[in-house]
Amino acid sequence: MQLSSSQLEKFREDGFLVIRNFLDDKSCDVIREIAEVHLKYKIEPIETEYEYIGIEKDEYKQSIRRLRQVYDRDIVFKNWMENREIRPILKQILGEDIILLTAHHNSIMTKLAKTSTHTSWHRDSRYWHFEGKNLVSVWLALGEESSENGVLEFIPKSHKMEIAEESFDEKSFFREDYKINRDLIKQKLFFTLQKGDVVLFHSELLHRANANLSTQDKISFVYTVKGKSVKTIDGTRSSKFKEIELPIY
Ligand SMILES: O=C(O)CCC(=O)C(=O)O
Repeated sequence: MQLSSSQLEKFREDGFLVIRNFLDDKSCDVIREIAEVHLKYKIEPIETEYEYIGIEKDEYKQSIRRLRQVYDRDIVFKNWMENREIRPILKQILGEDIILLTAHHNSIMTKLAKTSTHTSWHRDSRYWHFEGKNLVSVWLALGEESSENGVLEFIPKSHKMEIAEESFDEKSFFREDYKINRDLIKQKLFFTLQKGDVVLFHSELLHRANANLSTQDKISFVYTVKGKSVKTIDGTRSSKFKEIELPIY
């Protein structure tokens, strides 16, 4: 599968692109069923809401925000991350050979019903260590994702903006108490997703998500690829996990 020139242009302009109905329902259901077992038994490595938000509440200590390191958990997860149909698209977007990362994302990302927290505006690159910015994340919806249950929201074009350091707080979240930031935030876009939809988004793109206020868990899959020319900085967290080249066949 390939992107049309207008889709490619849209990604380059906005820093994200929604591809509808990419993965069939059955494949999504199989991924979700396995994820639900890992969530039910809290199979490590996991990140809880408490670890993310730091608020001492029992419900946050019990609630899983994400299953980490999913590539090595189950062949079904690995197969999605190595899916061959998406590779030509990733190559178009990156403009070079594709390297799959397992250091970042590589997660089943959840917003569990009633016990999740919102995600503040940030760039993923804030805690990554690479020489170069040609990195893109692949988000797969395993069910409906809407504003009510915490769909991703983006500030279009922010991947290309030079943003002053003081616009970010001490945890590198984009401050919402700055007028200049608030003006940018007004431009935010989000799209309701259905099972099987894929969203590609640039590592420099500002994004956030609401808590899940619905009665159903939201479960998604996210992994990240980089262009082959992007160097991982030795001795950092980004260099501690394997990288896998994804050739085009
Ligand atoms: O669902 C969320 O909380 C947002 C996840 C996120 O920001 C990310 O994957 O980079």
